[in-house]
Amino acid sequence: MVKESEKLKFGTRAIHAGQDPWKWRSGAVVPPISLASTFAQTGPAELSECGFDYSRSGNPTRECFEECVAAVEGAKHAVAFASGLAATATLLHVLEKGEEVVCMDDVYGGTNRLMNRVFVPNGVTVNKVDCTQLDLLEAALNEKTRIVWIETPTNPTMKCVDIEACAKIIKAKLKRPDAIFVVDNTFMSPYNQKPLQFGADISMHSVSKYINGHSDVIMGLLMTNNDELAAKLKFLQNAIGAVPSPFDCFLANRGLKTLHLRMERHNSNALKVAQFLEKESMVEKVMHPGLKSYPGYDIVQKQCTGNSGMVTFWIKGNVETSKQFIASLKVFTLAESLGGYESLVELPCVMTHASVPPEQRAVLGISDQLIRLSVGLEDIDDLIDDLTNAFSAVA
Ligand code: P1T
Repeated sequence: MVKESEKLKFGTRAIHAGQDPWKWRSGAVVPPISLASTFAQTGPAELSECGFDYSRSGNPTRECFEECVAAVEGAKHAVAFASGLAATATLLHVLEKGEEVVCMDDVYGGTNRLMNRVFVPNGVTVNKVDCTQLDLLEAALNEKTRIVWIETPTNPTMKCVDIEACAKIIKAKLKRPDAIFVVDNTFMSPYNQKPLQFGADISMHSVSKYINGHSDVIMGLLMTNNDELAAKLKFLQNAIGAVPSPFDCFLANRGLKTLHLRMERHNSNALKVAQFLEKESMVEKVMHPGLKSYPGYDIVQKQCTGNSGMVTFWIKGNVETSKQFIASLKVFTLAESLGGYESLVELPCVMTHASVPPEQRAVLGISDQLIRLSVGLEDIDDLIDDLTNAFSAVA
């Protein structure tokens, strides 16, 4: 077992943190999938030294993954859920009557739907704010604000929010100690961005994306350095019960072992794709954190160590142009989701963000021409050729 894991670098943590082969007695270097739903007790309400009683409350394979992923994010605690949205929904259960959420205006369509159509009808107030405008964030905060929720970069328009600047405003204006500043870190992954270092209380992930990285798991995470908040999250994880299966924890733990290698390639492939798109005459605008032209470039230099595999661009033309372009691609697969080894393309207005009301989509620029790419790990020449051929087909 790697002790004092805080001294170790990212790749070593991803491979060794929480992975002590001797904790399984056999010395298995690959953690077993512990499928037992219940654990023998040494006496009534007396747990064995392992401390497990029932798999919703705690499971050895889940604990193994949670320890490892906390170490790579530089967090004290990680709490895993059955999906990214299960993590979000569970966290929103901390809200008490009359409390409010301030939410970044551009977020994943499912997060938007969860807040607007599940929590708002139940009496929660959600204020949508463009947190790239810090004065708007400050003006939106009030004594009822309990949660501030941002994504950076945002899905799908790739707006960049200054985490440290937001944290300072939130701490100064919200005097209540139980206010929670959450950053959905899915698009960057722990390899490229560590929000807790910049003052966030929680770093949230859809593990379904880069952390697992192989498009074969749906899972979510909440990570924090705050012991009291972690205890609350663990209570809610057990009380609400939206936990991931041991098999999914095994797969996510395995995917995590190569996160650092995969992110290097996602970062470099996506930057090359974005630079190619910038020069393409059929492209109106490109948003990617690695481009010098990116509006948040200076913030990225401060808070990120990489640019991610996500690229958003607006094609010249109309919805038919977008559809024809997408249909002409042969290496990029048309599908929702992101962060896997394979390159994906999607049209958010009718896919991932179809549930966002049309007026809100119009304000945010989620138009028929906005195309989102999740640039995978293929050979870059083949990706550029694929895009070149698709532009030729619609020209
Ligand atoms: O799909 P799930 O694991 O429940 O995660 C939800 C989620 C949360 N946050 C962000 C930033 C996300 O992108 C997602 C899921 N997003 C997609 C499926 C998508 O294609 O954008």
